[in-house]
Amino acid sequence: MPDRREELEKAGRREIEKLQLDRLRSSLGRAARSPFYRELFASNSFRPGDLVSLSDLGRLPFTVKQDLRDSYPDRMLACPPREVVRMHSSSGTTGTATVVYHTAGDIDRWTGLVVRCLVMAGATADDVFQNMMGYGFFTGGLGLHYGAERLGMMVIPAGGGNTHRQIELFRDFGTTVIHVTPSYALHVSDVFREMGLGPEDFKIKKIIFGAEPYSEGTRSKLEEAYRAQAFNCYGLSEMNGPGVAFECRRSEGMHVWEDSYIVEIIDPASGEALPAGETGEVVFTTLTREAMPLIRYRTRDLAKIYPETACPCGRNFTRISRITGRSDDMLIVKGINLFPSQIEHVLMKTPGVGTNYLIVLDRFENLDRLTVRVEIAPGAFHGDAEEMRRLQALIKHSLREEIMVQAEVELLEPGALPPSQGKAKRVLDKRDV
Ligand code: DLL
Repeated sequence: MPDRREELEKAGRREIEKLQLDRLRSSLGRAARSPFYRELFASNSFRPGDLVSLSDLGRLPFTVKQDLRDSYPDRMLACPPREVVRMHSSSGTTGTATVVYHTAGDIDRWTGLVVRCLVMAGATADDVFQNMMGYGFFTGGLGLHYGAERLGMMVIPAGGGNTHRQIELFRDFGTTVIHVTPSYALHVSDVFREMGLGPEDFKIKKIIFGAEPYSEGTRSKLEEAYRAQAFNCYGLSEMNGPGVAFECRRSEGMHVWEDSYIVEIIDPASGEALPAGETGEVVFTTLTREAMPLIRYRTRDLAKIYPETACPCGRNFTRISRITGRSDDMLIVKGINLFPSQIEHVLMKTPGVGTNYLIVLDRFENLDRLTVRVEIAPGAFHGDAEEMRRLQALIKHSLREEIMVQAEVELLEPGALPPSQGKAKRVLDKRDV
């Protein structure tokens, strides 16, 4: 199997799967060095040497977020502590913190994957890269940073927030590529418009979006606002961070770097494997991680695999769709399952709607009530209340068609909702309080 990036990217399916099997064997062997997997393998009477084909992986149980929490701080560590060079941690907003460890080799390989993503987007050493994601424990900052440096771009480690400064940096240093969450990108575009600026004042050509779900409508809105091509970048701290899957220039799904991860799609309720084309929960197994291999890790993210593996871009790495939501952020309103992304889809394709919104759930007379609070676009109000009532009615109608639930719609002035500076909080569920 070739090692060089260009050759690897052209690898055929047989080559990719052969490499996966070899790497899976060693990855399972390494995992068995951690107390967590040693016990898990023993309780399933599984020895890494028993693995004959890739499908044997299905004999092993899933690893879930709770396992990481229960293993805090180091029961999943699979190498001597002195070999660890970095840790990332999730803050634990939904429970105990989780930790992910990396050896120098892990960081080196992760950086290599990020380079591949950036090359796939057409970035080169001539680009100026403004990294508008938070640095620190969050992997969006450091993850892209090192890949961009290795590619030779000039990196501006701006981090999140400080919007006026971000816009100044665009202009002063001729930023050509930005890395930003979609929700923050929307806010930044509102601010530069308020400042009387537009895409013609910047040199931004490519935007790398990730870290949160967003709709096709948001993407079009942002591509227009920045007059730049958007690339979807997917990842999670447990799998390193950004750079697990990334869009090629055809914008038809994200290629998963299958020399480093095995991807499965399962039915979130039964855990059974789903065929290509069906939406389910994404499950990953790491193939090259030394400090902390993870086997069949349930991400809770929902997506589907594209049945067609050969992409016109020349790569044969499996493509997954955009993440349509999380199996755990699914909302059940009046018994109907829906995802915030469906609401966003309706809002972002409606002319006159601004960039920020909040979904509020509460109970009224013992019934679920769904209220969508949404800002109108700057300049959309011309002093005509009737026009606003029509916009409100249009949103209500479109929402009903999309989600089959009656929603209240509140129109707000631009800037009325708190802006996102990183991952946006889009749902306020007051029903359990
Ligand atoms: O968000 C890693 C990342 C940083 C990815 C920057 C891309 C760009 P976590 O903080 O561990 O890691 O959060 C991971 O964020 O399970 C998804 O639910 C969501 N997510 C990440 N990328 C996307 C995306 C980083 N492109 C969680 N589309 C994941 C939709 C995404 N959701």
